[in-house]
Amino acid sequence: MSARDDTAEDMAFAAWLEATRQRTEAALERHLPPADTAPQRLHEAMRYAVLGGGKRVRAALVYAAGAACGANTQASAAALDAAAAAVEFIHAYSLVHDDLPCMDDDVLRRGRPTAHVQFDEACALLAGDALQPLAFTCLAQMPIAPALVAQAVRTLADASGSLGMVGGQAIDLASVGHVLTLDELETMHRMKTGALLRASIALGAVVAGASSPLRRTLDTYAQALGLAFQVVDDILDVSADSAALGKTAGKDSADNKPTYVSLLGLERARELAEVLRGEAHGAIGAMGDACRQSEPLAGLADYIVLRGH
Ligand code: GRG
Repeated sequence: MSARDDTAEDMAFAAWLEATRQRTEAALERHLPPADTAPQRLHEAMRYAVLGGGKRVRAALVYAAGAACGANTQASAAALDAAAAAVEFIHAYSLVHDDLPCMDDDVLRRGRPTAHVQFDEACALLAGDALQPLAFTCLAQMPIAPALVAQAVRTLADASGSLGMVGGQAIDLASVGHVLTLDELETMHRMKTGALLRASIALGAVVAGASSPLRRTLDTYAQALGLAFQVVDDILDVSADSAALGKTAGKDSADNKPTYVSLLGLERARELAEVLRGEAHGAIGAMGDACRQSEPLAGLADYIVLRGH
């Protein structure tokens, strides 16, 4: 599959992505406590961690999955906003904690000092702590059927916990300096990064009350995309500079961390990302007429993989 041409389709996707980004920023602002609410320093740190940067890919996946599954009522729009804010809150907390000296010990994130550098370690830790329950407050407020709210809460909790993102982070920390097999690397990334991306897509489907077959096919798309995201992140770690990434480039190899590039080499890692992009497109095709709007899902698969080219 070749890179997308600069066609009307690409321009429509770029406009959708930008509108979605703005919608996400507004939802995040609505769901965050104001900076002048006590305890002010904690709220300032939470807002610093969440606002002012980020591609908002996870929020975009919530909206794209919702649109694919036909979520088009006013109530489902409000629920999608809440779910989009929830996944970005979990993501922001994970970045704040990941950057702490006891973990990755990084000083640059989204082109700015990391939260513990800008505030202090205890404040950054608490800001991350507070963002986690805030995500579930958002989900609990969704104006949809209570059974769907419960499904959404379970989906995000499972993806964030010890069998998902936190478990993946634990494996990651334990694997520094060790040689991992490709299977072990994949398991780690499916948990650490893939689980939240996958949950973002599942949440859009839950809000829409999508059928089980549609959810399963969307999950095939989500799994390919989740892995592709990490493969591309590894490629960018060696091929882009810190200014372009907004975080410290080359950190994985400097920290002696196993990556797709260290295991496969750059070319084969790029080929793998392409294979996964093809799988994601295949899943969209398999949804057939059940998919009410496929362009955002297709555009996001291309956006995620082609940024590594
Ligand atoms: C500390 C519990 C805990 C978990 C941390 C996801 C994670 C687990 C750490 C992030 C470390 C990292 C840089 C992983 C690589 C993939 C990734 C999540 C990149 C950052 O996501 P983007 O590119 O970031 O979507 P933006 O800034 O655009 O939101």
